[in-house]
Amino acid sequence: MSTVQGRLRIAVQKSGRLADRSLDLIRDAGLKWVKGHNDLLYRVENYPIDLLRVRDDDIPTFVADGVCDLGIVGENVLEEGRNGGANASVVMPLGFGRCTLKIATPPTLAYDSPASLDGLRIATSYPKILRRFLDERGVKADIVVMRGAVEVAPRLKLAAAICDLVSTGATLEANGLGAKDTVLESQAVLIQSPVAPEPALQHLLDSIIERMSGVVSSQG
Ligand code: PRT
Ligand code: ZN
Repeated sequence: MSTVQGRLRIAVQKSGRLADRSLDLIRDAGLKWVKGHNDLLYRVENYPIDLLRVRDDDIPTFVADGVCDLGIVGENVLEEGRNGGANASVVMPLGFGRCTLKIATPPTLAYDSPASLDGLRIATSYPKILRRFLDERGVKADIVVMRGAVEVAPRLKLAAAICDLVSTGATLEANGLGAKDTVLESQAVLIQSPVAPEPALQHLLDSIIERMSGVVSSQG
């Protein structure tokens, strides 16, 4: 049973690329709240629901552990956060926050396929996803984990290539890097906890998911 008594919790990114669209979706699904003093928690007025506003990286764990019943997060973050334990399940893709995790290389590196990375160092914020991609292709490469500014790694000779999220491609271009193979296509997804809410809240949970689904399909 959920650790929170009497109210459902939805985890959303506090600030960043997914924050506004996540709240728009929840509002369009019929939930109303006023921004109070509490920056971490928005209390929904017309249902027993709270919105927990956190770093996106924390959302998969909160939902997997049942601290939150639902969450909105990028597939890239969900995949990277997967572990051996109980995981959050994807209810549906939401159609925003689209980006692609790509291998990108400087022009000085001859790249034909992932095999070209054999024996090289690759910088990324997504070591688990990248490792799986390389392993599936039998490529042996070193992975250097960088939490940000991955695109500068080749210039600083920290790595021969990078694996980073791309949306417009402007960041790669500004750093003289070319996009190569796709490692993961990503968008924001609604995720649900493997931990059931208390029975009195199950119907509300189902109906919130149904309404969000209606909003998403009406947006085509
Ligand atoms: O503070 P918090 O941890 O919550 O936020 P964050 O800084 O980790 O994430 P944030 O807000 O930057 O992104 C949240 C989610 O948005 C990501 O996990 C992705 O699912 C999605 N998303 C969509 C993106 C991008 N597009 C994107 N372009 N996340 C990051 N980028 C970065 C990319 O890493 C690169 O630095 O933007 C740059 C490339 O953009 P272009 O347009 O130049 O190609
Ligand atoms: Zn983050």
